[in-house]
Amino acid sequence: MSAMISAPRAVMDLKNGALSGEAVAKSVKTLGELHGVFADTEAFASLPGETVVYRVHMYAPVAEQTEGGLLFGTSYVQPGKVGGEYFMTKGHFHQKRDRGEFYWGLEGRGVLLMMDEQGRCTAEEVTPGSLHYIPGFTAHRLVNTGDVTLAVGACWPSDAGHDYGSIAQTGFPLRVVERNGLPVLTKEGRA
Ligand code: M6P
Ligand code: ZN
Repeated sequence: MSAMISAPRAVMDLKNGALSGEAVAKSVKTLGELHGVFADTEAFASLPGETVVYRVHMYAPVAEQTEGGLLFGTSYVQPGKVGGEYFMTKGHFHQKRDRGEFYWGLEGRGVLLMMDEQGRCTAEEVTPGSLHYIPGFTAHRLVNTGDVTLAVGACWPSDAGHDYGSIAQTGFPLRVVERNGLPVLTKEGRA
């Protein structure tokens, strides 16, 4: 018997990065799960905890922690603000600090904040087609500065892992806030 051509194990919508397939998991992050992330605690408290801030599609062809594999995902950050600060992801270092990652813009407009272990922070503009190499030892967070959903693709080593603890303690030194209708970087309200 000759070999068979099989259907792909996962499918991606080329426009918005939506993933489907058996090994695809979908998750939601609400405001209520983002305590301590935004600077304006009063504005944070006034918003409903069930407000969706971002969703993630993740295709895991191998289990997390597997050495030598890759994981693939799409993040969807909703438009919105807490006080003047735009909705964003929690952000993380990789547990295995030397692991890097690629992000690429699919839809909407935003900013990728990156921070090294010394707390030095850089910001890159994210637009459809923008490609972002996140080196090892670098925390990363996505901010939606537009008024539609920001969709961003990601690919990272399956043994990278997520370390949210260090971010929870020190935060990022830069925040992205709206001033006169435009996104600007600020050091104010540092956690
Ligand atoms: C991307 C990848 C994932 C990450 C997700 C959400 O899809 O980097 O590893 O989990 O964004 O970001 P965070 O984990 O910071 O909430
Ligand atoms: Zn990562």
